[in-house]
Amino acid sequence: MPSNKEVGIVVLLKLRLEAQPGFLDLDWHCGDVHVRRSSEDPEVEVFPCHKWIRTADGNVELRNAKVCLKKKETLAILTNHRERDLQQKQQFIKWGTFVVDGPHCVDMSSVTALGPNFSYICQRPVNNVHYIKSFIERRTSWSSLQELETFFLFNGRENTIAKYVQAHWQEDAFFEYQCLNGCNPLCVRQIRNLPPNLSVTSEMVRPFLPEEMERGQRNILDYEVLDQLPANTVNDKQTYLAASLCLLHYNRQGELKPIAVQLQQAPGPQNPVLVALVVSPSATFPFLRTHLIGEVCCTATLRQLPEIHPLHQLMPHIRSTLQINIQAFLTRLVQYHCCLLETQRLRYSSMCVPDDIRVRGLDAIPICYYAQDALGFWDALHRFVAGWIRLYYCNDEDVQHDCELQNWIREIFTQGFLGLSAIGSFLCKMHKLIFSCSALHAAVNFSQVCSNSPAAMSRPPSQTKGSVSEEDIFSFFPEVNSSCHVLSVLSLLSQPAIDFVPLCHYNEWYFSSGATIKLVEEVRRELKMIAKDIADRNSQLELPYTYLSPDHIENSVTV
Ligand SMILES: *[C@@H]1O[C@H](CO)[C@@H](O)[C@H](O)[C@H]1NC(C)=O
Ligand SMILES: *[C@@H]1O[C@H](CO)[C@@H](O)[C@H](O)[C@H]1NC(C)=O
Ligand SMILES: *[C@@H]1O[C@H](CO)[C@@H](O)[C@H](O)[C@H]1NC(C)=O
Ligand SMILES: CC(=O)N[C@H]1CO[C@H](CO)[C@@H](O)[C@@H]1O
Repeated sequence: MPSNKEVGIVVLLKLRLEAQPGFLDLDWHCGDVHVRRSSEDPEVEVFPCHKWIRTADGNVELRNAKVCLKKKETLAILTNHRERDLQQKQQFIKWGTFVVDGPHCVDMSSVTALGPNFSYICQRPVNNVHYIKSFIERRTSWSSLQELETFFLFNGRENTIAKYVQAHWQEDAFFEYQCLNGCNPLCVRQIRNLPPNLSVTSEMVRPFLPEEMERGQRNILDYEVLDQLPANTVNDKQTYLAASLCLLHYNRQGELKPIAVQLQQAPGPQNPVLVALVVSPSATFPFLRTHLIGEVCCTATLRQLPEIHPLHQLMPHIRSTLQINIQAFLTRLVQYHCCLLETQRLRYSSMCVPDDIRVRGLDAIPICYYAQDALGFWDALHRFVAGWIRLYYCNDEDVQHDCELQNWIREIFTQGFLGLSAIGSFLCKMHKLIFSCSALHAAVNFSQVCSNSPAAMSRPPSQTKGSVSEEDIFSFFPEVNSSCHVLSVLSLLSQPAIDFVPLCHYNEWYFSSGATIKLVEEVRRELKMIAKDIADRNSQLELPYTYLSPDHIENSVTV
């Protein structure tokens, strides 16, 4: 839109959508606004927007893309704009409580409430809709394995991992793979002694594990987090969870073998131990503490860091996290009750991926690809985040005096960790800031992984040992339409990032200074190398482990 008047320096720009007679009053999506001194001038000044604008909004003010801390603002009107940006967001995005004493979550009951500015469109291959429709409307149990297989033919056949699971789910080796690399790599840890509440004695397991038992590494898969949880009702029926314990042995052949399974935590006659069996899929729970911390971090960021703040720009994908969490919550995949127990155990340090992996002894297990890949990924991200922070903060004083940052951290600790960790010590030091940001960044980042087991059972776990028929097994499964429902949500959660098209997608204009570009290029190079190493390793594997490979995620990681 050419103008003949000299406009001087442009710092804020007002946009207005006006309804015109004869035209529909539609909302418009505005990307970036480019301003040039003259049509010949190659220099553009960019005013990012990436929002939906309505006629009812009146003037919408946009500022330039110069990322900076509040105290570095040179003009009062920009400081002012910054404050108004936050006030608006704080009115819209509020903290809510789902469970007394649990970490707080965003107070939003539906994805529609998020509105178009905070939603993204997910483009994904559509499954065979007509075929699935007949299943979605069915409210009975699955009648046979064959039926499940037919369903799968129409629903998962392009997915190589799903195909592999279908062929191998009954094998010990696959169970082992899933414990270490599946949806819930956070539940396995190394142990020295047999846990007191698992009624297994060395005598019981000796026939299956000759003298080796004493030497090899023992691990436990512990779903204590599910114990005493009120399970949901689905289709008006109560569902059940099994807080099982599984003893695993890491033998000299480098295999992690299940030795004994106890379906509930408290030992007793009604809680038999199944020894050296072929384990069928347990009712695992796709709970990830990263989802919750991701949401806390995301909500705090939207409320306390204006878009122009360097740390907001470090986590631009934060908006899709919110949407994913609300969706997951609505479908009750993420049971917020879990947070109760988890927060009690959630230590700030356990968010540090390398420490967590070492404490649980996973780094010593070569087939734990989750551990290998997460460590590599963490290192690269940590260096990137550290470099990023050093660009904007020179010393501890800068950290202490950034009130936006202080409010942000305070909110994360009071709302997320419920003040369990001492806040004071996190607020003042640069290296602590780098650590916090790396951890939160990784938490947001690792928050999208998926599961292939039922989310809950439709009968209480068995209290006796004995043979089970196929029909018995199906009576534990969710009904046909709830399975389909869960499947569709899981497929949404596990979409590769490439399939997200965040409407307000991260904008390279914010990253246009020389130093930031250099950092971004550096971490990209590093991630590319990691991806190559992972690809080389995967080419040797029967079931490639790709979840944490950076080339799967490149598009949406900040880089
Ligand atoms: C989207 O953001 C713009 C700019 O802040 C605002 O004017 C508009 O009202 C928002 N749209 C909705 C639907 O909230
Ligand atoms: C059972 O033992 C495991 C392993 O020691 C422990 O983590 C878990 O908290 C125990 N569960 C209960 C209910 O005591
Ligand atoms: C399953 O179908 C029944 C009846 O058609 C419906 O009431 C219920 O909400 C459905 N459940 C899910 C999870 O879609
Ligand atoms: C949002 C974000 O979290 N970025 C990526 C980080 O890694 C995950 C998991 O592997 C990707 O799926 C994310 O898109």
